[in-house]
Amino acid sequence: SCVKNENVLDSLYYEQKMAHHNLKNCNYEDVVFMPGNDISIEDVSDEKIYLKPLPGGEYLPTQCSPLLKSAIIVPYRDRPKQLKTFLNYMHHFLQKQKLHYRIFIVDQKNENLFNRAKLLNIGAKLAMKYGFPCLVLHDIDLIPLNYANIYACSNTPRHMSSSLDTFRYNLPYLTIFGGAVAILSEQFKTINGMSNLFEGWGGEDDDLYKRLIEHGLIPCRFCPSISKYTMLLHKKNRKTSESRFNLLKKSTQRSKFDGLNTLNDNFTIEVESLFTHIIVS
Ligand code: NGS
Repeated sequence: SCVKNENVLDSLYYEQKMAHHNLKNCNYEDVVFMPGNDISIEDVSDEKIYLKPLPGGEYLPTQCSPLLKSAIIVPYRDRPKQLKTFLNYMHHFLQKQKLHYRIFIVDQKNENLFNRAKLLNIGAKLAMKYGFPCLVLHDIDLIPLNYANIYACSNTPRHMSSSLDTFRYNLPYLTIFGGAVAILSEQFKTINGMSNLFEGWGGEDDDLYKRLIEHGLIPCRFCPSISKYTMLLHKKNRKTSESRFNLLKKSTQRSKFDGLNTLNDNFTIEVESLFTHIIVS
């Protein structure tokens, strides 16, 4: 189901907290209905046009009291150039949206096959411990191009990156739920997070989709003009997950016993100036 442009604000989950230090609550209408809402990566990627966040890449607007609070969680391994572009761009973008946010980079520092979902579980668990009610699970190579694509949770999980240039702005299949998605922490807990078993490329996002459906959490999308993204290009040296199709056959049987409750998370945290670096060994 898609959320119409005029209902974007209604579909969001606001943490109904009272305003801190006597500020007025932030108004998000001007973000969503801002004329000329499209931006291009060239506009922001080379310059630092954002305010310095708190250590660990956390930011709170100072002019108003934010009602939306999100952890941006990014699975990562060895793409320093993309990391730099992503951070410069996203701090600008998220500050424009007047959010309280923090960026977590979950870095797999071992030679094993890349385990995207497990990294996301580790980041999500920490973000929840830090009190974030909303999780944005985000690939490092995706850049949102419309300010109205609010980086906060809707009442139901949302597939955010549904209009991607490398897919010629079409969905490759209807149930795709990868790239960038937003999900309430409570909902992520309900589904026991993601599977820890998908090693190598592919399938873990389809497994997540199945978990949502199993729990009656029907995902939504904003309309394509809002959900526009560009993908940062890089050489693909994908090692696919050979077991992914077999794992997907048993998604629902597995979900209770494979996820947040079976995560053996061995990591250290380094507080960088623009992000929280979670190093997974
Ligand atoms: C599907 C994968 C998904 C992946 C999607 C898009 O085939 O994990 O392609 O990939 N599912 C399986 O392999 C079972 S993309 O074109 O973005 O690289 O997200």
